[in-house]
Amino acid sequence: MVGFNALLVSLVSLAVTGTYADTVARSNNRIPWLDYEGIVRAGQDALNYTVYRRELAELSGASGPLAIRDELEHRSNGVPRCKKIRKRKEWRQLAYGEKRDYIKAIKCLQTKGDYNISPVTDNLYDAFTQVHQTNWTDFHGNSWFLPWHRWFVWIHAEAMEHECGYDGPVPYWDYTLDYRNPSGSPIFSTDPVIGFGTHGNIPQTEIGLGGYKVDNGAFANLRVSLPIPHYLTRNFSAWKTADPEGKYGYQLGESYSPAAVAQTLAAPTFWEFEGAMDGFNVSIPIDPTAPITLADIPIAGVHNAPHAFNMGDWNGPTWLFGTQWFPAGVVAPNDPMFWPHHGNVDRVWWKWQQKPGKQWEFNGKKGLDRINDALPSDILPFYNLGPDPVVALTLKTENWPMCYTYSG
Ligand SMILES: [Cu+2]
Repeated sequence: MVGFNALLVSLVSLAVTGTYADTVARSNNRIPWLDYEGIVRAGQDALNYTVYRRELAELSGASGPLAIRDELEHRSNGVPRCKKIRKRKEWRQLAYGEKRDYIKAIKCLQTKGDYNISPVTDNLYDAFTQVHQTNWTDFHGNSWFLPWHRWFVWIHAEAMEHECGYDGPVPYWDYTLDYRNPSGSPIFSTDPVIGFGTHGNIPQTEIGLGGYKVDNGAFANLRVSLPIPHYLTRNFSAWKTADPEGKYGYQLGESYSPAAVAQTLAAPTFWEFEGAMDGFNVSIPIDPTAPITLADIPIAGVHNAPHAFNMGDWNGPTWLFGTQWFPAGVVAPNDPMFWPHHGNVDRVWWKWQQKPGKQWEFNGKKGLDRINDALPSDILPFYNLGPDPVVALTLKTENWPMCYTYSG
């Protein structure tokens, strides 16, 4: 058994190689409301911690003595602390004024400069879409998916606060409440102040595989810029093409029903959880006796199905299949529904992490081919949308810098 101090020294030297700090230093812009140096320090600290736990587990054949874990969790290393932990809320729990201000702040991002994030446009709204579509197969359909999108949603919330003054609760859409009639959810209200709107009535064929212009709600006639300027487009009947026999329920609702979420949460490893969330058949079926494995086709899964019931911007790559814009454009963040949807994806992961021993678990594969192992020390690419975080830093939402939690 290696001594505690020797182990600590070897782990610290392993983590603080300078590579990560160099990567962050190379970014050619600075977003003033992000603490780049603090994020580097916190990343190294989180990395030391997760690597340390793994080594300890290998040495002891267990998850490590609790006392040591607690000591590490409270180690500071000059890492900033959360001033408070914010609670994210389901859309329906927001007060009228909070919904109004949240929607206003989303639109406000179209009026703010993008710190040279995008070479194509110059506003923060588009910058998020730009970053999301850059080398997108690196962080979809593999182990980077959940940590990458967690960080992405968090940065978006920071932008809404620091650029546009929204400091209310960050909402998620709990679609298990609506799985029998998703597009009938109150979040799609046509209210011009607090509604995300429906799919509209005016056929839209500017780009992609068509759909309808969103012509009602607070985002009526919204113009978005990527891959080329067009009206925000949706089509809530597109799921029929993907699921003609209604195997996955109305608007694919059975893929994100309470039962489907419960089944997903039963995944024994991060990699299997990722496969079930992301809709990729990368794992053995969680219940081999089940007649249908919800994780076995891309339209299924807690993450994929809400994208897939709707054709249009929010759909992502499928909308652009066979058009001149595929595969460069994965423009789902064009639709503001992206944020409450991914808030819920993040929440389901958070729930899984609350299970014993799961807080720091990260494993599986990375890349389009899913061959190489994914590691807590992997650096997630954000293409100048702030400093690139190490995966380890994204694993606990209550730690600095994210400082948020969910009520359940
Ligand atoms: Cu995505």
